[in-house]
Amino acid sequence: MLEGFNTSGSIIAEHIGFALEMNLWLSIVLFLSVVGPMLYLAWKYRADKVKDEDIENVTHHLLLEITWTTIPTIMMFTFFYYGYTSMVTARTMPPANESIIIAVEGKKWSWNHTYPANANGFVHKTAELYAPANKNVILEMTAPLNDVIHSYFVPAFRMKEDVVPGRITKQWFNANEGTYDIECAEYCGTSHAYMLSKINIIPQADYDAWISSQDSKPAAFATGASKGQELFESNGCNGCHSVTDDSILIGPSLMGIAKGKTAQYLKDAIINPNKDIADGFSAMMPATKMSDEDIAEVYSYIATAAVAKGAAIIESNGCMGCHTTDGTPSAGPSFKGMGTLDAGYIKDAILAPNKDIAEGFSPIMPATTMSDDEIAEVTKYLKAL
Ligand SMILES: [Cu+2]
Repeated sequence: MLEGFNTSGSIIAEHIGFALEMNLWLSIVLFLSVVGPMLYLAWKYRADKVKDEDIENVTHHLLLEITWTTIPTIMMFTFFYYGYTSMVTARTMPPANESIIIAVEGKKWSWNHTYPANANGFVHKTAELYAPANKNVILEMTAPLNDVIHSYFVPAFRMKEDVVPGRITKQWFNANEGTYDIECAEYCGTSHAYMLSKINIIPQADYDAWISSQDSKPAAFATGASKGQELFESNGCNGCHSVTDDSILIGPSLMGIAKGKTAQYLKDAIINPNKDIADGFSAMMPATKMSDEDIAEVYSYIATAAVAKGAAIIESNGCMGCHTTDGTPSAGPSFKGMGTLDAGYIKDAILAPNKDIAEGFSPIMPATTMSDDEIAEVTKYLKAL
C-alpha cells in the first residue's frame, strides 16, 4: 500500500514536504546549538580542572544575549511562516470555475465519487476516483445521516479531512499523473481498515473522453466486467458481500441468491436493506439508491458470478465443442444434469475421460489437464446448471 507516497504527487504535498524539511533542518541546528555548547562547557569546566576561586560571577553579556535571542526567534518564525503558508495552501479552495468539483460520499465501508453531469446530462459514479493531471479538483465530502464519521486520507497528497454525516467538508488537490491510495483515517467500525480506494490521475484528454461517454471507467481502466459487476463494485457491495463463494464477510454471501430470492427481494434489500435481516446479522447495511435497470444488472451478475469462472474454464478448454448445457446431446452428452454426479467422478472424467464411458458414446474425449482449483470451479458450474 501507500502507492505514490514517496513523490511530490500534488501541490499541497510539495508545500507540506518543504515545510517538513525546513522544520527538520532548523530543529537539528537549534538542537546542536544548545546541546553542543552545553556538553563542551561541562567538559571544559569539569570539577577536577577548575578551582572555585577561579570562577567569575558574570551578571550579563549584552552581545551574547542579543545573539541567542535574535537568531532562534528568526528560526522559530521561519517554522511558523512555512507551517502557516502550507496550511493556507491546503485549506484555501481554488476558484470553483477553475476546478472540477467531485462529490464524495463515505459510508460503511466504501467511498463513492460522483462527477459533474456531462453535456448529455449523464452523471458518472465511481468507487475509485479519476481526475485529470495538473488540474484543480475540489472534493465536497459527506456521509449519510445514519452513518458514522470517516476521514478521507490520501497519504501521497498529504491530504486528510473528516467526512461527517449531515455536513459538507472540502479539500482539494492538483496532482501529477499516477495512482495514489485513499484510506479512511477515522476508525469507523469492523471493516474500517478495508475502506480503501484509489485516485487515478490521468491525462486530460483521457479524462475528457471518459466524461463525455457513458462508460463506467476511463478506457485504460476498462476490465471487460459486466455492468452488474461494475455496479456491484462501484457501490462498494463487494466490501461486505461475497458472490463467488459462500464465505460470510461482514454481510452474508450472495452466492446463489437468484435461486431462492426474486429480483424484487434484491431490490428491497438494496433500497431498504434493514427490512428483512437474516439471523445473525445486525441492521448495519446502508441503503443505496439504484435504478430498476441497474438492480436488474446487479441481479444477473450475482446470479452468475459464482459460476462465471467455471463457465470460462469450460469455454477456454473447448468443452463446448462437444457438450451442451441445455440437455441436448452433441458429440458428447450434455452437461445439464451432471451436477448430480459426485466431484470425484467429474474429476476423473476430465483427467482420464475414457475410464467410464456412458452407453452410446465412444471413447473419443481427449484428456484435459486442469488444476484441482479449476476442476472445483467447473464442478460448481455443472451443479448450477
Ligand atoms: Cu471509514
